Amino acid sequence: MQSSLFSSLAVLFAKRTLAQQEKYTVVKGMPIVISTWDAGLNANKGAWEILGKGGKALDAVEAGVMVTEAEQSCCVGLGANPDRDGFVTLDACIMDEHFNCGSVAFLERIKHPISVARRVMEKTPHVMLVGVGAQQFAVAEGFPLEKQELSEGAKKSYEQWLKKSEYKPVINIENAKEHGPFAPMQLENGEWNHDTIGMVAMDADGNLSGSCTTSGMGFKMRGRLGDSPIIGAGLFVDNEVGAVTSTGQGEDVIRMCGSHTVIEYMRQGLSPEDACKNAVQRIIKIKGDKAKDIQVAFLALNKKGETGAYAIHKGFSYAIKNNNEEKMIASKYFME
Ligand code: SD4
Repeated sequence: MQSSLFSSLAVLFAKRTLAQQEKYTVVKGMPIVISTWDAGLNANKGAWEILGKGGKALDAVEAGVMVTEAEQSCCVGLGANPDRDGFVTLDACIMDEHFNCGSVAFLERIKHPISVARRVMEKTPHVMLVGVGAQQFAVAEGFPLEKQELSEGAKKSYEQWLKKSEYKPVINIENAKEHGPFAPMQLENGEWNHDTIGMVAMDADGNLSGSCTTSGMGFKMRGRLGDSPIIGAGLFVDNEVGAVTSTGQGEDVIRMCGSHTVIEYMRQGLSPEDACKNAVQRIIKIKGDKAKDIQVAFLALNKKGETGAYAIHKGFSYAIKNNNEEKMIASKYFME
């Protein structure tokens, strides 16, 4: 009885695998990487060091966003904007082609949260570590504990912010030259203009992986997490279908499982752009009038190597790199 059950299951799986192979063509030898905002251009170069040599997508998406984590920016890494109590807290996650995933959140004083997330994935039985525990794990793994201090740029913007202490996220702050009265100004050396970064890639073997790393919303409440470290919200990879990441107001991505939702639309046959558009429309339906005050954007790559994005507001852009091109693409959007 039991053995006949097992053999029927085996037949079922064999049929399913065949059907999947037909549906999801594996594209080999055409590596591609895409990532959010202007900082994606540099990050993609980091990823390409690996992808261009036939390396794995997982290694590429880690190396790629490490470039951004090491740069001075408003929104990624230890130089970024603090929370409202004046501390920089970092969120990151990573996912590979086998549904392996790792995440850290509310992590302080560690320069490369994405690499800690990868260690969580590879060396622990867990998916997510937060706060002091995540930091403890990072230190035990040999990551240096950096000084608890704000970068010059973040110090200035925090002092400016304290004058009014209003939590008022600025739409498209990631690419803005001027960040408005409640948000940081660009650094004098011009290196301010970077962003929260989500990256998804396909390697020469046709396998997908993704990464996402951020300091989250500037001047957020202490302990606040956004979508970026949450698998299924800020990032999701299904190697049969595609890889998706998101940026913008994390709370509104979390409440509709954003990146996972985009994957499911692609599974139903939608193009990456249409899948992102459907997910954005769902947020707009949920938020109603309030959608005009928030920015959310999704960025997707499917198993054929096709890419697409969609945002609530104008102003989101993404960087692409493959064998033929390296450029920024302006995302389609719902409203000006
Ligand atoms: C968050 N989604 O913490 C992040 C912020 C972001 O570009 O993506 N900014 O909610």
